[in-house]
Amino acid sequence: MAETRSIVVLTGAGISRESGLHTFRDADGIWATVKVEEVATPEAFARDPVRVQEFYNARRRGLVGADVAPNPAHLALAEFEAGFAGDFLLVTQNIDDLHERAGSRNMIHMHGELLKARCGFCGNTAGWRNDLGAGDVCPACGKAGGMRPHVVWFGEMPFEMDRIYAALEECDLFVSIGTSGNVYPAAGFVQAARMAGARTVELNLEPSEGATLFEEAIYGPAGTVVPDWFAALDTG
Ligand code: BV8
Repeated sequence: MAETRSIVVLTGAGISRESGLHTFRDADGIWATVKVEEVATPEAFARDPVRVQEFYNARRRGLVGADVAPNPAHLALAEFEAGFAGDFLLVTQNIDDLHERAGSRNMIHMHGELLKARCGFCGNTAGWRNDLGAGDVCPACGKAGGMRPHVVWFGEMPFEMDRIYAALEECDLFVSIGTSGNVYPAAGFVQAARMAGARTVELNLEPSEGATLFEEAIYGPAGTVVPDWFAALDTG
């Protein structure tokens, strides 16, 4: 096995499932009770901002609740990164802060962060752990009425795409964890990694939409599969 010098890891909602956070497309997932078009698009926010703010307020309250914490999968990624001498980039589709709380360092929240709010007037983002509403004032510009969740909705451009594609072009190992491979551009990252000649691995509860694109796959709960797989990874 050639030496592994550059790793990109992509995570999705499945890695946070054992921390008590719901996924999107599982039977008990978020999209089973509410429609994307009603709460996760700019049009929905323009049409019914209170509905959209409440959708994220409820998730934010859940996330800051005492019983939600990083699970062994988050911890294993942070521990591996700390001990890995090469380049390591964690790209998460998740808007929770469990990777940070586990100690991950070099990471990108490509779909934004639930614990941040962004001002529509000045563009400033601020940490935000309470409910968000129309009356809230931007800490930077002082204007009220423009604060929204700092989250990427459908039809909006994910963050730091240039940096992500640059890392994918350089990587020799791409590991996808806990994502169904339904949402683009994230679902296309495995193709970019293959083009770069990287080894591609899927660690998921069950085969994703893109399962056939991965050279290797191990299926099972992330809290067990991820620590075991990274503990056994020989980086040469
Ligand atoms: C873009 C943040 C272009 C919000 C999210 C028509 C109109 C507009 C756009 C489109 C369109 N048609 C297609 C598109 C593109 C669209 C898209 O891909 N749609 C899909 C549905 C077809 N994408 C976009 O719109 C993206 N933007 O394309 O912009 C553009 C170009 C130029 C200029 C401007 C714009 C933006 C997409 C981001 C949307 N925001 N989230 C929020 O969180 O509320 S997406 C949402 O889905 C989450 O981020 C989530 O992370 C992401 C992906 O879902 P998963 O993480 O994979 O979760 P899922 O439930 O699906 O799967 C969980 C998996 O875990 C399962 O496989 C399960 O088996 C596994 N699992 C469960 N338990 C465990 C487990 N695994 C391990 N262990 C366990 N215990």
